[in-house]
Amino acid sequence: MGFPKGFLWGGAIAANQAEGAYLADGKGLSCADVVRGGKGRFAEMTDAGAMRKIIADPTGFFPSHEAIDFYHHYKEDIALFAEMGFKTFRTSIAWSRIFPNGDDAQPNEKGLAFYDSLFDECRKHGIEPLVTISHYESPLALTTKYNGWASRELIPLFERYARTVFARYQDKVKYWLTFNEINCTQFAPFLGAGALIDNPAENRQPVYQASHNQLVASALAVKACHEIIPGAKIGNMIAAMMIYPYTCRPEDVWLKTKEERNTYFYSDVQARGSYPAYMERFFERERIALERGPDDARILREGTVDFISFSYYMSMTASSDPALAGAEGNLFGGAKNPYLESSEWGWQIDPLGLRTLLNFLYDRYQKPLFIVENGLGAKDVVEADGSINDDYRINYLRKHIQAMERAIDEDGVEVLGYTPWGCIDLVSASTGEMSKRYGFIYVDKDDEGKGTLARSRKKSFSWYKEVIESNGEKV
Ligand code: BGP
Repeated sequence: MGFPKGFLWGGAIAANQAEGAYLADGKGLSCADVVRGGKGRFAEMTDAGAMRKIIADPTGFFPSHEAIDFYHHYKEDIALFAEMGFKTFRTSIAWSRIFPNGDDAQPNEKGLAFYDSLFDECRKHGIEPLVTISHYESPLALTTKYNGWASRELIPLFERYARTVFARYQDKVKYWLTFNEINCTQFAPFLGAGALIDNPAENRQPVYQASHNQLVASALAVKACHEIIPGAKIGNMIAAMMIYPYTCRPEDVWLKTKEERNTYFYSDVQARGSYPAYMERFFERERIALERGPDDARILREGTVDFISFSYYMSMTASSDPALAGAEGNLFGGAKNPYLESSEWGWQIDPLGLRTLLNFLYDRYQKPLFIVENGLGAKDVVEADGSINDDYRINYLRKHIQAMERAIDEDGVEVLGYTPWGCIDLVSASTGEMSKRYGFIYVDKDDEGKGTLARSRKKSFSWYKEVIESNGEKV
């Protein structure tokens, strides 16, 4: 049986990691525009004191300012996606192109017009846009004025922004996502929520407040989307964690359950419309008194998502033994799994984990799933003849596609589509590097920002084309 007819094969990017043109046509600064490149990037962006200094005096190299200049190359890039046969293309709208300060009286017409052309270009090639409303790029002015999502002031501002884009693109966009990796706000509140919070690991109140505000805003966006665009589908988006207990020691199993809850309470709220009991108890126990509006409970109840979308790169383990070394990971640590290989960046590669995760999520929510990020960040070598033989990437994607097929075919999981991350090389969110490449399309640019920005096809380009052409049969 394999993949269903109409399965949405495609690829994914985000505005701040691809568009560049960071001040073009009236765009305001976004949080991503003040995050520097280089080794210390993640430590710096999660250090509120360091970020306050950079915002006051923005010196250094900021990879988002030019990125891969998708803003001026989108026609050429979308033509290449079409050549691979993409059915869908996931990108985000930069909020600060539409409302440069987040709270402006009027939207910026030039920003709106840019996405009109972008979505028209997709449609011209028969590609269905899948649009994230907020992908790590809230307007910086909202941070300086309100401390970002730590403040409830952002809820109506976001709702207005969401309503503006739904109304404008109602004939062009039928698939929407609210917040990218909404659960990452708890690890990286500036990246995820534009909130500068000192010592967020200890100071949990504002972290959960920012998350609560985003959950309410997400529910309002879902409701608005259904009202404005009948027939549209809108999903949430989480950084999904496949977490194993490191051993069968009951303490490890319990820790796994606790860590899972850190991730899945977000989607529990978004899929079911209220906080799970374990989370309300946690807030009580930790004396976290969320500021909740009188209508919040109703809003959450009325704004449940149509489908669950997620990123999946790797799995993790939970160990109650403090001596076990932490594995490097996508914003998360954890004990190293001895059964798995890792990427050059220490991300543990686990295709079967994807099948297990698809089953876990489908059992938990009984809603359609959408894999909106997956892929291997790796260094590519351009050979003397210009070819790029990225067999390691093909190998990674092939195994994940096979795992996804088994979940669909043998286990009966409903999966709407698959959009591997960084279908064209772009700036890495965690490291700011260009050399951590995910794409089927190579972009000539290095970690210092030098290069011609020329695009070229990697070996994986024709491989993925065949995968799509055969609806996953030739993998
Ligand atoms: C997710 C983000 C993306 C993307 C991806 C890969 O966390 O949603 O924005 O960047 O991970 O991560 P990285 O760029 O750090 O390799």
